[in-house]
Amino acid sequence: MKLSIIIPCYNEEGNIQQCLRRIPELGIECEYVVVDDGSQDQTRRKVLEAMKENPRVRLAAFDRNQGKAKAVKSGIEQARGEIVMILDADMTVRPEDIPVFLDAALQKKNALVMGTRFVYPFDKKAMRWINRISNRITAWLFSKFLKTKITDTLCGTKVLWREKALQMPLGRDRWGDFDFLVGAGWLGLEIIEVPIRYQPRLNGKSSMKAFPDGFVLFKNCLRAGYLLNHPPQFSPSADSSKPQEILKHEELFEPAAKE
Ligand SMILES: Nc1nc2c(ncn2[C@@H]2O[C@H](COP(=O)(O)OP(=O)(O)OP(=O)(O)O)[C@@H](O)[C@H]2O)c(=O)[nH]1
Ligand SMILES: [Mg+2]
Repeated sequence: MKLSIIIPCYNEEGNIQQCLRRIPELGIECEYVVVDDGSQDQTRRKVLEAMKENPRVRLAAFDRNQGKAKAVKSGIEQARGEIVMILDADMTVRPEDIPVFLDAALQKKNALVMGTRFVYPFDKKAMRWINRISNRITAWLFSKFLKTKITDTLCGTKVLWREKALQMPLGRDRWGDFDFLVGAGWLGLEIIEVPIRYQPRLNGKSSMKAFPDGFVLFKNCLRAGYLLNHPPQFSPSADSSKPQEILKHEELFEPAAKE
């Protein structure tokens, strides 16, 4: 059994190395697939440095920004584990909390395991008030759409079996969180929420702006409700966008001697 931890990154030079270092030993084979999405800072160099230290780290790199959902999709395609986890690089969900998510996914193959930030109290600095309100509204709407109570729709941390993840209709929405919920609804996956203690971002800034992203999110939320009520004849998305390179530790630093 192997776990692939997919870490989408956009301008995370101040976070990515610490994030990778903080992932605990999980007692199963593990790889970390970082998807750098045309970052304009030193993210890619930081990942290449991390690869020298840790052979578990792999890098998929887009030269031009594709959006988080497409980055996650390509990470899932590149993953070699039976179970995949999406982890934000900003450590707002602590990498130390990964084992709880993994345990839940190991017990149920037919489930989407998601973090929820709204069970435990958290530092007000961790989330703007406008985001708190919109998170409450989208959670309420999705609970209606899915006919099951969920308390959070936008927590980045998710775990599921790769065979299910490959069927998620990722890329309709820039961020992908709603796409996972639509896919879970279509596939009849149980949604298991894991309460986490949400942390303020350590370095860098969120790529999400209250305006106009809030409006786009709201529109996407309503579209997700429509899609959940109108499931297609299901077939995995045929989008063929692929990262331009995926570099393995061995290829970069221990090239095979050629005659
Ligand atoms: N690959 C890729 N990753 C992205 C992109 N936008 C954001 N991310 C990553 O997705 C994770 C979450 O992004 P944030 O910018 O923190 O946004 P958020 O967590 O949705 O919103 P906040 O609640 O405001 O933090 C981080 O690891 C980002 O680096 C993107 O366009 N491409
Ligand atoms: Mg964040």
